[in-house]
Parts: sequence; C-alpha cells; structure tokens
Amino acid sequence: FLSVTIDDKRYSFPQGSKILDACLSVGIKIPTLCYLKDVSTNASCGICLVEVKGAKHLVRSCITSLIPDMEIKTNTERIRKNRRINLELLMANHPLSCLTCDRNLNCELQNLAHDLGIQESRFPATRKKRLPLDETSPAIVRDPNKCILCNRCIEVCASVQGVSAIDITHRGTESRVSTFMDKGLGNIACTNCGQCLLVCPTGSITQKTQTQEVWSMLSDPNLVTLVQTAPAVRVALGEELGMEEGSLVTGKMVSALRHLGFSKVFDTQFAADLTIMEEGYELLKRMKEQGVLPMITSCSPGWIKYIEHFYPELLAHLSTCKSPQQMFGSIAKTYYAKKAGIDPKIIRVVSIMPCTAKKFEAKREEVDGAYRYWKEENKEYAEPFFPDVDIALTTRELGAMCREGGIDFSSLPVEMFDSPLGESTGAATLFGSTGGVMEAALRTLSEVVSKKPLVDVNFTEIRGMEGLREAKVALGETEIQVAVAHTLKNARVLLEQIKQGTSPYTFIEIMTCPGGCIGGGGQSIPSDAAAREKRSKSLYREDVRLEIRKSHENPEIQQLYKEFLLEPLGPLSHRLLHTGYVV
Ligand code: HC1
Repeated sequence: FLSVTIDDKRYSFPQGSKILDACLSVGIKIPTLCYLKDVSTNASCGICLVEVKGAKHLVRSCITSLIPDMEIKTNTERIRKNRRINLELLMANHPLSCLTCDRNLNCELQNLAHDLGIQESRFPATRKKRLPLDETSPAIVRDPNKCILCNRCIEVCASVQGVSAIDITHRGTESRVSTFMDKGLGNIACTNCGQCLLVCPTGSITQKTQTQEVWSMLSDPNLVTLVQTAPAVRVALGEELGMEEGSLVTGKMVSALRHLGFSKVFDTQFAADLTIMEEGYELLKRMKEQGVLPMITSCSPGWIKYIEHFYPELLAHLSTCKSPQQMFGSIAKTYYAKKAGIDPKIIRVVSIMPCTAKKFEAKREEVDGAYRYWKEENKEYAEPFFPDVDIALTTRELGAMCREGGIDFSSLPVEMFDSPLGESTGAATLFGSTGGVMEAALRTLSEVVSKKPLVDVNFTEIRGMEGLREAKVALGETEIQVAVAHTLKNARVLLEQIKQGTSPYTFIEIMTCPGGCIGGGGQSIPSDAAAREKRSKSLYREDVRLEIRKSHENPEIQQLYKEFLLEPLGPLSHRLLHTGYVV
C-alpha cells in the first residue's frame, strides 16, 4: 500500500493503482468517455484530467499510476476548464441530433455535456463530409459520424472477444473506426455479438431496430403473431423500464406482451428444455458410438459464427442442435400450428432476446425447418416461403415498444405464459447465465444414465464468473470432464486444446458474451460486471424457487415427445431441431 493525498485528504491504496481507479474507489467521480474498467485504458478522450503537485501539465488519471505521497487535485478551475475544452473538441464533429438518436437520454456524451455545463461547442468541425452509415450487418448499425474515437469498441472486440473486427483507419482528421477495406460489418468476421454497442458512449453503434416491423405484424388482423422470451430478458427488461438492476420481471413481461397485442405469449425456456433433451441424447450417442468429442454447445449464435470463421476444421465438435430460439420457431409453426388448427403461413414468430446475434441467426439460410416440414407434409401450407423465426428483437427494443405503447410497466399485473409452449424448468432458467446450459444438461444426463434421482441438482463447481471453469462429473459409472467458457477469447483457449489434441473434456459449453446471455449485446445499457452479476444471481434464485428443476421433467416437453416428436434424436427431431454449419 502507499499513501497519497487527494483533495487535501489522506488515503492509502494498493501499489500500482491508477489515479482514476483510486479516486473511483473512494467515491470521487472523475468523468471519462474512453476508460473501461478491466478492459481498456487507451487514454484517448482526455476528459479524466487531474492536477498532480509538481507536474507541469494536467495528467490523464486513467493511465497515471500513484506514487508515494502524491498530491492530487480533482476539482479546480484549471481542471474544469480543460475538461470542457476537450469535450467541446470531441463535440465539434458530433451531430447534435440527440432527439432522434437511439441513445437519447442514455448517452454518456450527452450526460457529460450536461454535467460540465456545456452550452455550445466553440470549435469548428474538422470533418468535411458526412460519412455513410454501415448497414451491411443484419444485427448492428454503425454511424461513424457519431463516433468520438474513444476506441472502446475496438478494445472490447480485440481484448474481450479476441476477434478484432474493427480498428482505426485513415489518418489525422479523417480517422475513423471501420472494418477491413471498409467492407462493412456484414461482410467481415464480425460475430454480431454487440459487445461494441454496449460500451459505445454515444449512439455510434446500435442494433438494427425492427420494432416498426413488429408493430405492423401486430396490427395485421390476418396474422397470428406469437412471441417467445429468452431466459436472460426477464432479468434485464425491468432495468430498461426504470426498475432495479437484476429485477426478475417474468410475469409483468408476459402481461406487457399481451398488452402490446401478441396473440400468444410463449417461453424460449420451453425450447431450452427441449434443447437439453436433444443435446443430452446427442452427447450420449457420441460417447457410445465413439463420435467426435468433446461435443460443444451450439445455442449462442455469435459463437457459431466465430467457429465458422476461425476454426472451421473443428465444426464437427459442435452439437447439431439448433438453438432454443430456432427450435421454438420450428415447433411453433408445426406442432403448435397443427394443435391450434392455424395455417402456418399466417403465423409470425417474434423472439425477445438479450442478443443482437439472434437477429443474424433468425436470417440464416438453414433455419427453415417448419417450411421444409410443410413442403413434405402439405404443399398448400408451404408457399410462399416462411422462416422459423420472423423477427428477433432485443431487450432494449421491447423496452422501447413498452414505452411507445404507453405501458406503465411497474404497475402491470403478473401473468402466466400461454400453453403448450410456455412451461419451463429451473434448468432452462439457468441457460441465461454462463455455465447454465452445462448445469441443465448435467441434471438430465445424470438421471438418464444412472436411472436414479439426483441427490443434489446444484452443480456449483461450474457456476461463477471465471472465464474458464471445469469439473469432473459422474454419469452413472463413467466419469467425464466438462468445461465452460464465456467470451470468445476464452473459447479460443479450449479450441486450441482440441486442435493440439490435448483437450481432456467430453462436453464443453461456450457462450459468446461476458457472463453468458445476461451480458448479451441486446441487454439494457449500462451492462457492466455489476449489472451482470445481479442478473445472474436473479436467475439462480429463480431456479431454486421453481418446482421443476430438470428439463426432462417438464410436462409440456413430455407431451411434445408423446404427441409429435416421439423420441429425442428421432427422424422428426432431425428434420426440425437439428442443423449443419457453414464452412
Ligand atoms: Fe440465450 Fe438461449 S440462453 S442463447 O443466451 O440457448 O440470446 O437468454 O435465448 O436460443 O434459451 C440468448 C438467453 C437464449 C437460445 C435459450
């Protein structure tokens, strides 16, 4: 530890601390637009200036380490003036279109301009031309005109995801964030994870908004519009609508969706339980028949795009199961359509997801299970083409629809999902947090193999926020090793082991985003480690509260197999619930 003085008060901090971290830890707020705790200190914005006794110039607190007996001032006229100048310089090229910006009222640049009392930017714009939007991605839109070159997106893409899809291009006043050869996010190795837009301090990176398309569906009397909601949405939608971080709002969310006009409100968690059945039996089959191991989970679409781009030679390790989002779409437009007597062509499936990559997943060419099914069963039902899932909205987009629809969220009653695709288990709830898919699978696998009830359903050794976790688990007489990774940078470690032939694992779960889906690119902003932790805890509490905690005990899943699919991995499951991958 070392002692320093900040604003005339003595403190002690661990050796090596930066001024900014030290100040924040004792409640002294220093503004910054580029710093990202535990990810990046690229010192590009010049806002976090402080005075250090003996130093000729103001210093950037995010990159300056404490030294013993340092005397620091964080709030003087000189500091305030220089922070204002630097902010005005950043604003000089920034369009003042706040009212129509996706991040209006939730923009760090806007908030800081307000906090620093900026009335106008005194500096002329240096950028002469308006730059074109990058709308090439099905999930993410970039507006380089709103970029303040803080580098956060670049840092997250490189150091959290290990992808480096974007970087600074051009020089001087022409500098901008762009993709390889300006090809656009849709034409490069971007995984659509949306971590860049979560950390963007302005509205320069946003999701591709599709709320108007959904409003049109809802007002069309000739359509039956179903909605499914992902596990991680129920612990983040409340934040988006003014409630505490991590509030569990399942019942209010169901009620809000009915108010908005959806014909039926169903649960992606039903399909998560279905995934466990299919994936669990797939693993057992591979183990029995010396198939390709380790098998890796396949529900996180950013991860699928990552392995397709960077490790195509390992694709045989992926489970062939579609994600729960896509399984839901296939089942809704076949089993449910039949049961409810609805022509599948008039059914629309909207997903509410914590994830931007789900927009991409819904548009993949191979997600046409229901269409192909009807083509073979009853051609009249099959034309024109329809996808399994029509539109995937993010948690933020649902929040926007609730606001636009005049819904007073906190006073809504608690309502239940519709049946028969609305029942789910504690295991399915855990899908939303890193390690959850693995835990859900192990609960079912243990019982299926041993044919005995599990004494303890909690696989605590694979829980937590460590980037890589592993455990040894008994499946009957056999012991297997399993691993869990979240973020693509951590995924790479496990993939390299497989490539070298040194992987000791039988089964691996990989989730694209920090913390799993609770930290997805579609979640409420801010989505930092503290918010993720609260969302995750909320899901684990819900698992304990639920009466049924194992996927194979979900009565609606049992009914689905009895009435329609007949058995896991059966011919119909293969047609509707499994897929292949693009090299
Ligand atoms: Fe996920 Fe999944 S857990 S991928 O993160 O398998 O997005 O929440 O819906 O599909 O169930 C996301 C979450 C989600 C799927 C499920």
